[in-house]
Amino acid sequence: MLFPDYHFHTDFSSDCDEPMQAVIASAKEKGLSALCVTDHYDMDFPVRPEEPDVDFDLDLDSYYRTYHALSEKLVPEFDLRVGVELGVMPSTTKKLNTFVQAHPELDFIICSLHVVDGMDPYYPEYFEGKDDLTAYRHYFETLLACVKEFDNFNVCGHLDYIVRYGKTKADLFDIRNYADIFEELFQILVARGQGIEINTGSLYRGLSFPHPHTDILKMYKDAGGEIITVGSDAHHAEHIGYGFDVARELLLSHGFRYYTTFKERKPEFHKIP
Ligand code: HSO
Ligand code: ZN
Ligand code: ZN
Ligand code: ZN
Repeated sequence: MLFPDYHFHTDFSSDCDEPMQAVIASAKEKGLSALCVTDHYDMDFPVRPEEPDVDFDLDLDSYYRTYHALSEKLVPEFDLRVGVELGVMPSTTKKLNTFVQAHPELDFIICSLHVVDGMDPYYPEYFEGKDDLTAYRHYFETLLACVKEFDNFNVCGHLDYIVRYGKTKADLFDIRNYADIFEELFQILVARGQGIEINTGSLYRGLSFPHPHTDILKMYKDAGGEIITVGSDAHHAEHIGYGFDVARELLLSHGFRYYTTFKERKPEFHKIP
């Protein structure tokens, strides 16, 4: 199943080395004909001395130039759009609202939480001195607090990013420990016309399900959630479109009949084939 891939990275992200062209070539090889590039931009990311180049800054001018040059060559056979994966923190919500308003040329905005208490859970320090239940709950609470302040986005990215890196991953995951948070979060998203993504990046990172955990996906559907994009979160060209057949099965089994793409921040709904 070839959904348009609405979450992937290129060498404009500081944790990715793939030129945009190489990713498009890989997508074409796989038979995809629509993509939205979503490179990282994490304002004020806490740069670590061990990795001074990993700052998740984004050179927007150059990003647009590369995107435009490529997309013009690809039409009409291939529909390439431009978005961004914005990393949010409680301290940057205001700046992010302003940033998004100032950049109407972006078709699609993902809001992702990558940093909690100044630490990216990608690094094991975040989990030091706490059990996974405490660490996960604190992550979800922080996401909810951010979403209350930052409202200028289309979907929340990889809702349970934290589970990717936990010591026990999803082995002990029990939705009852977090249901109050997701209930409030989904009420907000549905009321605002925002959505979530199904992110298959977890499948090549050792989890058995795409983000979010299927119990979270069910809660979103039960809350009346209808806006859902599909993305691989690829940081390597070969992962474009990865696991989309799994995503399709999950969406259908949870009662979703449509997936979403975005143009100029407006949702477009497509029947899941
Ligand atoms: N934010 C990345 C994980 C990462 N953090 C890599 C630092 N380096 C997930 O796309
Ligand atoms: Zn990344
Ligand atoms: Zn992310
Ligand atoms: Zn990403």
